[in-house]
Amino acid sequence: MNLLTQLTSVFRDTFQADPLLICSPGRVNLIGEHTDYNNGFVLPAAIDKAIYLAIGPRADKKLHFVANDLNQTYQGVLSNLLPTNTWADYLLGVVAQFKLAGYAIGGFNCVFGGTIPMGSGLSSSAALENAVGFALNELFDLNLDRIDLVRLSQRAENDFVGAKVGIMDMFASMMGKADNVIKLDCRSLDYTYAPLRMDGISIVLCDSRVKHSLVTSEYNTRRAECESGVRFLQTYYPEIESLRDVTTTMLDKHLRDTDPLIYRRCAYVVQENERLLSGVAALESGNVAAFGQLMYGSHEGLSNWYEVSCPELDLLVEIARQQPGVLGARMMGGGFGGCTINLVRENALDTFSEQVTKQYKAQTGKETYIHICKIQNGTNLVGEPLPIT
Ligand code: GAF
Repeated sequence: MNLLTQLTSVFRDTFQADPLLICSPGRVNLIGEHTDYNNGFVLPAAIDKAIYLAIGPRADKKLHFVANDLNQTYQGVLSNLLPTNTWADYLLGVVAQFKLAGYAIGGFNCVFGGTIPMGSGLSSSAALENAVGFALNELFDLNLDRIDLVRLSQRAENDFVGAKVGIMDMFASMMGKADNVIKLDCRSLDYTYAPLRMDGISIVLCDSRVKHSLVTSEYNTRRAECESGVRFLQTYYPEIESLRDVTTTMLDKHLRDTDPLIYRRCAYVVQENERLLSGVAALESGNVAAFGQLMYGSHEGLSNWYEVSCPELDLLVEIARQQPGVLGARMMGGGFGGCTINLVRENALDTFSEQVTKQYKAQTGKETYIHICKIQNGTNLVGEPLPIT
């Protein structure tokens, strides 16, 4: 039984009604890491790994959720939304934000599951938040636009779940367009779609299958380090608001010798923004090889200057770099585990998979999981519920 059919069937059996079905994808980011919360640019896209949600309204004010993959349930009421420190917070957080914003919503039932491997850094939480927001908008005829929904998802994650993430993940999942990357200005939220012109080249993810416990605390520390760099520089340049407004010259003049650690963090972000802009130009002119070199530069900065990589991710990039037909590779997302993103020539894919799998296992004892990505549309309704087979 395929996943949608299964979710529909669980929904019908549990709630004796037909659900609305939502598909909400995970994301990749080609370049521009840890730039979103510094008001910089990112270059993400929605992928063919998604959260699927079957949902329907209730006549009362109750909430009944089923996490199908985990075989767990949550039951509560709209009037009492408190964090549970479980998966339910991704749904409750969105509900809480809708209520806080004054949108009239009632109780609802939902069943969800997905194909995004958990802890792989492909944004399953943003995908789930978007799925819930999208569904509430439909169920209760709220007429919100997609950007409103993106902001509600981010606030759910920041204020209810307690992760101070930027806007990239929910934006990519909600706004994705098949075969296009999104060039997003995280300050203004201006965005453009750029068709992926990479004939004969695939986007390949290699999952390290590790998630180090540092991930949330170090993420918040990096944010704080960037903010402290900005505060220091504001004493010289009162007009700057974020690292987006800072140049390498400004950093070298005032920060390099004053605080070398903060300098390294800020320099990485400033350079990553520049890499992104050069990368967009390279892709526009069809120079994928130049883009690939920028990806290696991004990884080096993330590993040595921003210090958010880990031995497993460094190893995956190193192995990839030695394979024929690989144009670029780097760690992706917040870091400390999850996936690397690689650009690999189609005629080299088999050797790439074989070698990465073999060498990673030999050096770490761990299995990697390799996925060749397709770039898909963002969060949306899935046609009619499928017949139960
Ligand atoms: C995580 C966060 F959720 C994003 O907002 C972004 O900061 C990313 O790490 C790093 O680029 O995915």
